[in-house]
Amino acid sequence: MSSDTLPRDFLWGYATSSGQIEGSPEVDGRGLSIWDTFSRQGNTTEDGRSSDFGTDSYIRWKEDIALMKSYGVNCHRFSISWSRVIPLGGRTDPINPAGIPFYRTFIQSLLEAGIQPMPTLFHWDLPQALQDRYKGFLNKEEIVADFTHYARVVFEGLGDLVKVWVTINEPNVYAALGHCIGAHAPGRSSDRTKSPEGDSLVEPYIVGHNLLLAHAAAVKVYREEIAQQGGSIGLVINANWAEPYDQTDQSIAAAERYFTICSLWFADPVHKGDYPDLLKEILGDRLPEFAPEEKVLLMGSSDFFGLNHYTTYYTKVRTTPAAPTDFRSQFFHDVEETITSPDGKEIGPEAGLPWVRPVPWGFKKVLRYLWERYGKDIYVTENGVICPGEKDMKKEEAVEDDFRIDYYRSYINVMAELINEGVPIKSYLAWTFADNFEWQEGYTAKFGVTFVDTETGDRTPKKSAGFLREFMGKKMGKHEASLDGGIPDKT
Ligand code: PNW
Repeated sequence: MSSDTLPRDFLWGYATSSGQIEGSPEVDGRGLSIWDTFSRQGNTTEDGRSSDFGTDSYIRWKEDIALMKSYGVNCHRFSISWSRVIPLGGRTDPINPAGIPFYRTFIQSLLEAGIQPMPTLFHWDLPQALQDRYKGFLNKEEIVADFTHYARVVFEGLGDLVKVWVTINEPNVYAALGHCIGAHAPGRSSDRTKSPEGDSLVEPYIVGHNLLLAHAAAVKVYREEIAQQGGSIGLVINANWAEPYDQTDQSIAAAERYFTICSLWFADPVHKGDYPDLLKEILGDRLPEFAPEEKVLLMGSSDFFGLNHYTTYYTKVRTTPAAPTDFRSQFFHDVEETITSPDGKEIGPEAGLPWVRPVPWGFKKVLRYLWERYGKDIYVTENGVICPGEKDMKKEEAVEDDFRIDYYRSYINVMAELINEGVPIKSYLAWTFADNFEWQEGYTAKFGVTFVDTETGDRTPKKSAGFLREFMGKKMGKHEASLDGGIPDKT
């Protein structure tokens, strides 16, 4: 295999999530999620808009599959809405008769289109009833039991059609943004301008702990009751790379602390059976402990490393202390991020959101690091960017997304180099299929390769969709002619 190619069985396509695309929050018996409630407050999203519309995909999913097929993908990552399957979420609550059948039909249609499904059980849209009943992921006994029940219902309903499962998406982001910074649902924080309750220094670690235990319990159910169907299952973790600002011992150690605080927090428990010692040192008694039997359950509970990766920062020891009310900075302990290196150069070009600058060499470093640390297959489950100024662009301008094309080309090229060095990377799922509800950014942050008119729901492929179809087709040794159809031109 030349360094230019990808294996023929490589999985590629797009990732989405129910809370960002489905809309129809109260249709066909669905219950409300914490994101419905949170985003309807009017002041929690950039444009004041809620997730009620998403990309209207609960209605338009057939069109989405047809479009994806025209994009040449062979895999699709999406998530299941817990409150569509069990509207109130709990283990004794009624099951919605319209829930599982919707996802079954959806998956069958994907398979008919030659697209392998990769469902995620939980991508942050917790049933509101569980937040109200017992504070959701803050309550270990209740949430683990309810999540396990929900997982079993989904595995039993869909397991025969699925080869790769994701349990939970980015527990690190759910815990930190939802329970420290308060920018994501359920919006808890010590910052009383944001939330009447919450403890930013403590709650993220309780929530994180319970997310890990819920993940491990669901995996146990899958392996003991369902896995004879031959599938694999794992956790998806967000891991941006932390590059030492300079080669001083302080900066090198700061980068290690940053990466540990953000990502190894979840990666070590599922791949090594416990939190890293460094995290225990940093957090002291703020970090809960696992019982011996929980460690056994966690160890090896992810068949692969599911990686969401977007960008890289330079990191160094903070020069000015964090303000007592700056909980984001406190989350990073004594480390701060910067985008400028000592020689004054910026780490990468400015993109459409401040946090997502393209740094392809950081992707290479994080992939190599995770392979060397854990020795597990890696599934790249999200990777993507926004073009500078894209939020204010009209359709005609937005579809000329060369900045996104450059990002994808450079990121995929470094990944292909590693695969050719023998690193077992099995998938590349770009974020995302279509411009959607981007959490606290509302509809202003557009990560899609498809432009969506949020008034009419009309979809228009951006240039990057055609680029990726051709680029991935060539890398996987297929010729353009063998790809069926063309991309429908709706402009
Ligand atoms: C991921 N950060 O979230 C999520 O899995 C997606 O749902 C989301 O739409 C996508 O990335 C783009 O944001 C992240 O601040 C949210 O570093 C925030 C960060 C990273 C990932």
